[in-house]
Amino acid sequence: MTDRDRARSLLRDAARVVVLTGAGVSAESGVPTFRGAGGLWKSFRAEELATPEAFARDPRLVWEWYQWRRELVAECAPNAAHHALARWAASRDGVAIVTQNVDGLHAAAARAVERRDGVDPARAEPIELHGSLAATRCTRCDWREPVGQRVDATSRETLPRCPACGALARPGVVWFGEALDERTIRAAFAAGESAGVCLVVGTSGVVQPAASLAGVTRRSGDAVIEVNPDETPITAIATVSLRGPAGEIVPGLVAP
Ligand code: BV8
Ligand code: ZN
Repeated sequence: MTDRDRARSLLRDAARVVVLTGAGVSAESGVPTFRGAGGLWKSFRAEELATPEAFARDPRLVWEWYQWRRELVAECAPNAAHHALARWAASRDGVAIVTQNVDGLHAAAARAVERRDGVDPARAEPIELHGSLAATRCTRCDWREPVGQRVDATSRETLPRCPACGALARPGVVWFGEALDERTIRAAFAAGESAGVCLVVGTSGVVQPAASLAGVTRRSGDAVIEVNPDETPITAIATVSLRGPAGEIVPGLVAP
């Protein structure tokens, strides 16, 4: 039995599966990964800009980066991996798609699933651990817009303000050093604990607490399948590690 066959049968036989994806699942859609070659912007690293300190220091620069990413992602479409995972999750019970990505491509793939007997696109809705690039929210009150207006980051004066309280608005993502939404992280880890298999696709396994999800499944004595062209810290706990791009490997793992 090949590794792919083994992975395929583990996924087919599992009552519950948690899928954890990272930037690598969107690489073939043209979205730059964080730590790969394309992860730079104007010589800044993501970790330098995706922080509350960077925003407090220079909200204009941080908004310029997010507006650039919003325009870049607006040109990107879900790839074969996103669509295969969405169709699979919509067509059976027990699959939770948990993503670290903020590009909205899993949600777009879920919306593209055609509703019919036994297929419910709502089951393919992702848990977005780190929020959403498209969203804008207030830095002070709980005002939030799921799809924010285009931001003019040419000066501080043109940056978006909260319509409710007038405070500066910010991207609706979770920055480094910020806590994840309690309910979101609880839902993700509950899925990890109850899953018989954790399918990890396209993450370097560096960012916490997301990367711990695979370990949660492993500790409850269950299987971890990794899809990544490279080795990662998750490889060490993987039952099966499949070396290659998500768009080429994932559809074959979950096809009916
Ligand atoms: C928090 C939104 C605590 C913003 C992002 C231990 C416990 C808790 C925290 C920490 C900890 N250790 C360190 C921390 C701090 C920090 C952290 O993890 N730092 C890292 C850098 C060490 N964690 C945090 O700050 C988190 N907050 O824990 O708060 C707390 C508690 C209470 C009160 C206050 C605080 C918050 C982390 C969230 C950060 N926000 N995104 C934005 O996007 O602008 S994370 C960001 O990195 C993206 O979401 C991205 O998805 C994510 C992870 O990176 P990857 O997805 O893995 O992407 P990467 O480029 O690294 O890897 C791509 C992979 O794909 C590679 O392996 C590559 O080989 C592969 N690949 C490439 N092509 C393909 C492919 N795979 C398949 N197919 C292909 N074609
Ligand atoms: Zn406000």
